[in-house]
Amino acid sequence: MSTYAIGDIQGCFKPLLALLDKIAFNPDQDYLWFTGDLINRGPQSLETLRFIYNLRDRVTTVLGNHDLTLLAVAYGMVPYNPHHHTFKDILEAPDQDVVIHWLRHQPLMHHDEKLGYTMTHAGLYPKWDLSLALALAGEAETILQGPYFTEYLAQMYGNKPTHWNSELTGFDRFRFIINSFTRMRFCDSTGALELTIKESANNTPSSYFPWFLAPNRVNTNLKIIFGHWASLMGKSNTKNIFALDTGCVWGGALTALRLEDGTFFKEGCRQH
Ligand SMILES: [Mn+2]
Repeated sequence: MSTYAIGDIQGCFKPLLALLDKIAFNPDQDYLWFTGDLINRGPQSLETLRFIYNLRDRVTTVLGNHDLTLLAVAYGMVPYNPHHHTFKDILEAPDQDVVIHWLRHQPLMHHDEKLGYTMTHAGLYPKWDLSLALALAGEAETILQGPYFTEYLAQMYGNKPTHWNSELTGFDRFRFIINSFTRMRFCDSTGALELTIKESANNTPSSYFPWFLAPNRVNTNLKIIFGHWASLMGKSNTKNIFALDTGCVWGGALTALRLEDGTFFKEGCRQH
């Protein structure tokens, strides 16, 4: 029995199948974790989402920004934009209700005490420890699964508020939680999220830090798996920080980390 954490697929279904072949994934014995952004930008969003849905008893996935965008479009809160969206196949599928309903009920954060890993799409906000982060993820998940979720999806987009404050309420609180778990890359020493820069960590703009190098980060005790940041090329250069988005959809690779022994596996995506 092995557990593999796999980085952002973004509809690159063939590289996913090739990677599972490479690791000799056995659905009767093994488990798969996914860092989110299962769909969009790549060519086969529907096949990817269906495949993972069908394996759902063996799968743990966390929501990424592209997954949330699919929800916002599917529920009519954001118009479909062919310049940004490549998931029309999902919206036209006869089983779209089933797979989208399932996706909406996936978490923003997963913590496995026994395996000793914590997974989110973008990372863990430097001022949140494990228990606060789990509580805030739970708050946003409850909203996404609750009766007013479409109103919240409509209010999800935006880069403010920049700072966490426990007194935040309503849409601002929801947006900050969503941005931290699904869009964060850089923040400054005061904890302000900077959501517009996509550089690699080596080109960090002055006065900003990759979230995992933020001063006085309170969750350094955790082994954190995340995706989202393809320009890191899988390298955080930081102990216990596992960057698994290796840019499959950009012609890079799809990466798996076997959690039991820390072995990495890669499938090049250019040849598929
Ligand atoms: Mn992402």
